[in-house]
Amino acid sequence: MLPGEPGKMSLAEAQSTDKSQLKIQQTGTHIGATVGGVDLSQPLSADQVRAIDSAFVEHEVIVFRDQEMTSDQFMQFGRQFGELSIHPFSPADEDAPELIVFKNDETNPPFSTDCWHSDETFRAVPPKGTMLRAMDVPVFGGDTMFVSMTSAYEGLSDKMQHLISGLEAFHDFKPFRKLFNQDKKSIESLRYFEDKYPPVLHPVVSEHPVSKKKTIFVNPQFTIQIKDMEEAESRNLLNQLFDLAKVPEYQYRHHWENNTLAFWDNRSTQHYAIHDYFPKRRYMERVTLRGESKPTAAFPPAKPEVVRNRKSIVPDDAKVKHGGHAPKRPTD
Ligand SMILES: O=C(O)CCC(=O)C(=O)O
Ligand SMILES: [Fe+2]
Repeated sequence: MLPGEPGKMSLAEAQSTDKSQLKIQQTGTHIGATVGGVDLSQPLSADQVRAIDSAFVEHEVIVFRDQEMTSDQFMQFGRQFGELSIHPFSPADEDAPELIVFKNDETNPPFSTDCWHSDETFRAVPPKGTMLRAMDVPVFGGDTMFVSMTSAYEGLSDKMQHLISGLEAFHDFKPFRKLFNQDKKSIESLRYFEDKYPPVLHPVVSEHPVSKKKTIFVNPQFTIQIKDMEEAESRNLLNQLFDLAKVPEYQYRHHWENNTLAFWDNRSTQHYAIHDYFPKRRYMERVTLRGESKPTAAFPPAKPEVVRNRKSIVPDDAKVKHGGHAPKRPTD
């Protein structure tokens, strides 16, 4: 029986039967809640897992304070919500590849996370969620910004929602390309990753698998092009959608203290790590929950001719032979 079903259980009754004892306090109008009344270093009851999972979907990022635990306990906590995945590029613990370790200080400036993004959308099935915990953080500086892309979608006019419905966009691991040098071994290694993670198409507006809410699923870190649009049109539209992450009304700014743990829904949010603390020390650990399904399109994909439908006197690219241009290998 579900709360809200007519004539069955009221929400108040459902809450009174909730045995999880969690204290959930919403911290933002559109995104964010703190969760207390639970010790994450210990195995959780089924009620606690359910309550945390539903708070995670509803509030999109949930924060637990004063959670002292070992790295192993952190991974155990994560595994209660799904399978942990291994990041192909991020620094990881030597014995536990699922555990990402960010050790930033004067010898190791932070890399690439000071950009709005959802994690690993270059994968065909991006992660469901991410858990990050503060090990040793500065008193000020090093906050993380989160934004609800569900609210961003809901804030669009009907016309704009209509314009982006049915569009699809390519995502690529582009920020990590700078990790590869120009020597033969690095080029071979880059080829390996290009084969393993070719650009993938995701819907621009996806439907959240649990909440069923529509959410904008493009981000400036990984999204490179809208399918079937001219480069300039795609660039302008993407920039407009990327800018929505900067709207304060849709955001939550998170301040870390040692032993704070944040758990965000990677399907409906973006985040930005503020790189304002260098050369101070900021040590963090992260685990990532493997995605369970490809992002679902909120609208059926539009036909290429519907997206293109150019009015120019020059025939569109699909109908011309490119004036004899053809890709050539540099050695030809
Ligand atoms: O360091 C942070 O605050 C966030 C880093 C990040 O982007 C991530 O862990 O996915
Ligand atoms: Fe991230």
